[in-house]
Amino acid sequence: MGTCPTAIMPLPRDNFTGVLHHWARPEVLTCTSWGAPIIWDGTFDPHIAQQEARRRNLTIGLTVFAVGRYLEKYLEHFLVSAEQHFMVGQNVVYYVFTDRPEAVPYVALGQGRLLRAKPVQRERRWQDVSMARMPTLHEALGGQLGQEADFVFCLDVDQYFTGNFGPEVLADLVAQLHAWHYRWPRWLLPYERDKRSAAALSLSEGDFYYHAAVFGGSVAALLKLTAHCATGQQLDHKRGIEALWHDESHLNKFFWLNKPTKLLSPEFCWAEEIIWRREIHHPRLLWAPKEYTLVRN
Ligand code: 2GW
Ligand code: MN
Repeated sequence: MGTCPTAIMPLPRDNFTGVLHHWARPEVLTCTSWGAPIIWDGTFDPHIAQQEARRRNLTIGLTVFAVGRYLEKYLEHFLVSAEQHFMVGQNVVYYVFTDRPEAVPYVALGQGRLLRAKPVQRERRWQDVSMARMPTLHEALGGQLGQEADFVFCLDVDQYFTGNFGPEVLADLVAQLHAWHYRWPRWLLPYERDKRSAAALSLSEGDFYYHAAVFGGSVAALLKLTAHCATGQQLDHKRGIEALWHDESHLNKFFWLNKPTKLLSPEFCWAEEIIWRREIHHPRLLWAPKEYTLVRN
C-alpha cells in the first residue's frame, strides 16, 4: 500500500467527491497510477456528492438479477437494505431481472424511487445465469433503463447494504476492489490466463482484481462495458472454453483495457467471513451467507 503520489500528479478529484481527503487515510492507496480516486471512508464528504446529484436532478439505476432460488433467498433483504442505504434522497429506479416477476416481494419504496421487474429466461447452468447478465444489461441500457437513468450500478443480489452507498460512488466508470484480492501481488490475481480466451491477461498485465458483484457508471460507459463482456463470452463459447471466473474475468479484461475513473475500496463490498482488517472502517455492503449446497443444486 502506498499513498497518493501527489508530487507528480494532481490530487484525484471529481464533481461528486470534490478533492479527495487522501491524507485522512495515509495507510491505504487512495489513487491509481492513472489518477483515478480510490474512495475509502473518510476521504470524501458525502454532502458534496449529495448536493451535486440533487443539483443535476440525477436518476440512478440499480440493476440486480434474482433468478430461481436466489429470489426467495436474497432479494427482499437486498431491496429493504437498499431503501435504507442506497442513494437516499435521490431518484432511483430498481431493475429486477427475474424468471418470476410476479414473485418479486413487495417492498415499500421512498419518494422518487420505483421498481421495475423484468422477465428473463432461467438458464440451466449457474455459470450461464451469471454470464447472461451482460447481454441482458446491454439490451436494457440501450432501452428504457438507458433512457431513464443517468448512472447505473449493477450488483449481485447475494449481498445487503449496511452503510451509506451514496452519490460519492458515481463516476463515468466505476470498479470495485475485490475484498479477497486487494492486498495480493499482481501475478497471484485470479485473472484468466489461457491465451485462447478473450478474457486472457498475461502475468505482466492487470492493475487490480475487480469484483463483478459491483460495477457502475454512465449509461454510455456501461453500454461499452457490457458489449465487450458479452462479445468476449460469446467468442469463448464458440471456441468451447469458459473463463475462470466467467463474467468477472471478462470484466477484469475490460477494466485493463479501459481504466475505471473511480475505484471503490473493499469497504464498499466486504465479506464478514474475511478476518477483520484495520483499514476496513465502514462496510457499506456485505456478502450474504452462501450455503452453496442449497442454492447450487
Ligand atoms: C449462481 C451460482 C450458483 C447457483 C445459483 C446462482 C445464481 C446466480 C442463481 O441461481 N440465480 C441468480 O439470480 N444468480 C445471479 O447471478 C445473482 O444475481 C447472483 O448474485 C449473480 C452471480 O452469482 P453468485 O452471486 O452466486 O456468484 P458469486 O457471488 O460467486 O460471484 C462472483 O463470481 C460470479 C461469476 O462466477 C460473478 O462474476 C459475480 O458477479 C461475482 O460476484
Ligand atoms: Mn455474489
